[in-house]
Amino acid sequence: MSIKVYGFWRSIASFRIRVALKLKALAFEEISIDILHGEQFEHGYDAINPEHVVPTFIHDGHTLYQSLAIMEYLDEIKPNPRLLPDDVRERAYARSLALMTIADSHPLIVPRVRKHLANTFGADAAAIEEWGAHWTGEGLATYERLLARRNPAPFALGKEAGLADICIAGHVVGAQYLRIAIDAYPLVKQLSDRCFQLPEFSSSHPFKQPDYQAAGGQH
Ligand SMILES: N[C@@H](CCC(=O)N[C@@H](CS)C(=O)NCC(=O)O)C(=O)O
Repeated sequence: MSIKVYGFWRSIASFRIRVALKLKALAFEEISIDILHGEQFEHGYDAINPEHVVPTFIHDGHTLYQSLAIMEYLDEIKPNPRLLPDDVRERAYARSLALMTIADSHPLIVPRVRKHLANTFGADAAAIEEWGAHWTGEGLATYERLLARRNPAPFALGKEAGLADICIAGHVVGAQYLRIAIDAYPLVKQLSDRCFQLPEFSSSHPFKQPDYQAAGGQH
């Protein structure tokens, strides 16, 4: 089986795929596309991903996009360990938690949105930082309220880390970029600390990636 991922160290969606592949113990090659310097529009990447985003996932020549679809695909081709619960309601709840960042918060802070805020609306660096902190904070607050209703035991849906945990941990990485005080969200912090104690999460962290090191460790 051959798995290739076009990703980038800073990409939270690429982080999700990295963790999912490692939890599944599936070997993969990651090819770096520097989305901060416009490589998503160059070097033939246009032919690989017409949306000009990472990640792109290629399994035995078959191309997939969108981290949620990719994680669900991985669960189907290699069902154990499960990323999504067996129970139908639990499975839908795991997707609900995942989509709060994948669909609602994260899309608001990606490079193309930041660029549009600057180029079309004249937002300066401080305004863009405030925009990112606002939407990331909204996501953190939502997760904190949800984890208070249903305490992690010890992970979001039970004993093993799965889809929801990957997405919440990725959201916390986004908060780290913006230096948001995570202590204000204690349940989210505890859950993410628990995740990053696992090697599959810690070795997937953006700051551990070779392209981050090669870029001189700046974020
Ligand atoms: N919803 C997509 C996210 C895709 C996306 O926006 N990726 C970002 C990096 S996390 C990107 O490549 N952005 C390039 C840009 O905004 O120009 C997923 O979950 O895979």
